[in-house]
Amino acid sequence: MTQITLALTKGRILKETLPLLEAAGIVPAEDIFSSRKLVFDTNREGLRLLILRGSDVPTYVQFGAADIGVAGKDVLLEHQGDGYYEPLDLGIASCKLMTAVPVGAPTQTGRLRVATKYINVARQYYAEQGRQADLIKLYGAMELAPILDLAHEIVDIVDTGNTLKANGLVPRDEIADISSRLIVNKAAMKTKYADIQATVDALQAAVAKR
Ligand code: PRT
Ligand code: MG
Repeated sequence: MTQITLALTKGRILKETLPLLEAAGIVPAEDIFSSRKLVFDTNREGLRLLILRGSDVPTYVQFGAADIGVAGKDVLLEHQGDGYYEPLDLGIASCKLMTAVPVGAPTQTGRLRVATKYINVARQYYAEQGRQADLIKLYGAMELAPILDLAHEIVDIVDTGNTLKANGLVPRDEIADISSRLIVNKAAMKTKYADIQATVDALQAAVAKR
């Protein structure tokens, strides 16, 4: 029997992924949230789930340690790996990747300092805009950087805009529309075609029914 490993992104994406999996007939064998395990069997024999940090999901799938993955498009854009297809937009955990600046900030004419955890995305974006930008890598709380003059602006995820507002920032330019995507290892798509395609189809039907 074919073994399929499905890598899930923990956190807010996981909360929205589990109902979709259930609608597709895939249910973890035990409660993920009350366990510290990282690997879970499911009601489907031969199908197991990994619970990973989002930024690790494309890596597991790229190298075939997982056959299928669920990850935010922001993470995929930043990862820039190949070795996987992206057959399905799950339409969950939607938000936008945007630039944001302090309220009433003057237009920065000189060299721009930008704080972000999306260094690759930002490098490409500012290059396309023809803007010189010095990028400063942060791992969280990007909103703090302009307040403390670490950066002129940030590149971050915006949903309601409340977090920006609470920190005296306003969204400026949209870089990308974000939602969570299904990714599939390219080699596994060939060697395990029937099982993987059945899983993709079931999830596609679950997405369409929402
Ligand atoms: O732990 P790690 O550093 O990997 O990430 P995390 O703790 O931010 O993970 P988590 O569970 O928040 O999920 C992150 C993933 O969810 C992202 O990769 C996106 O694909 C997706 N997503 C959807 C979001 C949001 N919406 C979101 N609003 N990720 C983060 N946010 C944060 C944002 O960073 C900002 O701090 O929420 C704040 C903005 O929300 P609003 O509503 O105030 O605008
Ligand atoms: Mg978070």
